[in-house]
Amino acid sequence: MSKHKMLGSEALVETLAAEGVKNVFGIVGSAYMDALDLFEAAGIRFISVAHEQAACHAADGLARVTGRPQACIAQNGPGAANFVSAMTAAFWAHSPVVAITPEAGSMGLGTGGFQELDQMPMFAEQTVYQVRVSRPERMAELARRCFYLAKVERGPTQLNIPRDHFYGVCEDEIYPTHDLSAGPGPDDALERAASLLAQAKHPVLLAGGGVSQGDAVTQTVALAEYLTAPVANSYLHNDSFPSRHALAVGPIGYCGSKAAMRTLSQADVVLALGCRLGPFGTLPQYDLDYFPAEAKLIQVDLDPKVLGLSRRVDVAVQADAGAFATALLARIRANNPQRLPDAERLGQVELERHRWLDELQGWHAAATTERMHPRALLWELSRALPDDAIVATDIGNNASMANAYLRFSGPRQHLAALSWGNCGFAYGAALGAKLGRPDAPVFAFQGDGAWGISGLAEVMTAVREQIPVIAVVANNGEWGAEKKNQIDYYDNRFVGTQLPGNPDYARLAEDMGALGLRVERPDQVADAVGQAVASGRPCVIDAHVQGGEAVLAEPFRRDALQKAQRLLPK
Ligand SMILES: Cc1ncc(C[n+]2csc(CCOP(=O)(O)OP(=O)(O)O)c2C)c(N)n1
Ligand SMILES: [Mg+2]
Repeated sequence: MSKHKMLGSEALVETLAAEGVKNVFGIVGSAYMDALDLFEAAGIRFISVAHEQAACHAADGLARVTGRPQACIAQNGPGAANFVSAMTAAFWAHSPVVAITPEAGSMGLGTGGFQELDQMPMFAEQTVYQVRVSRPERMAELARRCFYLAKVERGPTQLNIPRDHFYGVCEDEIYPTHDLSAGPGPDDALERAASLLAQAKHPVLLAGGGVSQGDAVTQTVALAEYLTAPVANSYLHNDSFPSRHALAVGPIGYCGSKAAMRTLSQADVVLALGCRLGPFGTLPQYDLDYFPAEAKLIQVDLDPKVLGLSRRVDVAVQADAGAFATALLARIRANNPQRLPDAERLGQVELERHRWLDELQGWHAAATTERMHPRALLWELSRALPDDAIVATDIGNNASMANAYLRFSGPRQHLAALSWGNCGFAYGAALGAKLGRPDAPVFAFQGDGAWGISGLAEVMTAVREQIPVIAVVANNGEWGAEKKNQIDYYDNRFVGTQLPGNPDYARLAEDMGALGLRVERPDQVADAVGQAVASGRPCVIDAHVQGGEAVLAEPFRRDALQKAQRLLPK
């Protein structure tokens, strides 16, 4: 396309189309109505949500399942402000979300007009790039820049547009951004990593989000098999290695797999692949201080800023996880082409896997609770989920317990709130994921509290926009994760943690035009999941589970809480 006269609105929408954007999430607002009016002609679907938080989570979910940058848009001021938390979730997930935030007109900026606030500072810390379109002539250029940097810097960007610039005329050319790919890292780092791993007696791979987001699972499997190295998933990335593989030991981190933690604790060399070794995700869990202090640590990540950030590492490599794994395997193989699978090691892994599964099953099998044990729900759910299911998980006690149960066969199937840890992540993310993968069953797993923050109201979105996601609400009548803190640290003084009088979510769902199912016993779970998937409709499974001390998992922030101490008489 050569240069043409066009409006700012046209420059923006043509750039979105050139970047392959097919869906934009948001709530309508006058500030960008001129651009919105062009969406349909450009082949872009506008997905109208109930709250902008869900729009931003949906763009994030869509970006995570497609690996492509995605966009959300909001009215200036309060609309844009509603993106803030969801943008931060995308930031910690390295998810390329482009938030388009129209703002007050350029002639009125700073005069205290309607819906006016400098809305760039509120995104300053959780974007990899932000820009104010200073003139309509720069609309296409700066929009393109936002897409390019979201891709190459792997994170959210903000395109902030004074609303009058949508109407300005410019002469410009539209063209798409380049896709870049990173290499395997420098030779000397590969050589040091190869020699450490070749000599290791108990090598362990820790597969992070970079393996899933970098589509590097196949390469990681090949490397693990050649080394007979067990593979753990990093915290909340249960999709970074196929769970059925004989070398899979499951996820480390809060409420994760003891098999993974025990195995990792015995490693002499750890390869953290596509992994930032986040401090929360590597804390001691259960009673296991499992991260091996003496092991040699090789860390590989695309982002050089995270290398060696939380731990001292022996080899730090800025590289693409898949390219690194392939080049590393070639080196190890060249040095030792006859290496055989280590049957003894495989046997140990098998033993650990069984030991852990038995323990896990025992936790609910032996329990007698009035309502369904949440772990029985999770046990059944994980067995009923189709192999290609995508699951968005929230934050809460039930959502965290799910870490021990959710198993995936391939990458881009587990979408989690990760270390931003915001309640209300899952449903919005699932909406976006379903648009990217209409062929796959998409689930959102949330507690009843989080469901109230962002979930329930978005069922209206799912129905209106015909996006058949399946919500599973762990309905325990409490903000369980926080209640657990009051049980353990505040002598059962419950303040703000009870959720009495929850409505009938299944009936409510039906009223909203979705399929509503209620599950009260473990033997109903598989049926409900089957029915939900077969219906092809948005569905809410209201799962009534036990709450309280009898079932809640250990506190989230055992690392940071203290027993209540009072110095004053009242
Ligand atoms: C937006 C937000 N607000 C508050 C919190 C603090 N918080 C962490 S877990 C939790 C309880 C979640 O309750 P629920 O969704 O019902 O799940 P449950 O723990 O009962 O399984 C809360 C309030 C948070 N993480 N995010
Ligand atoms: Mg709850």
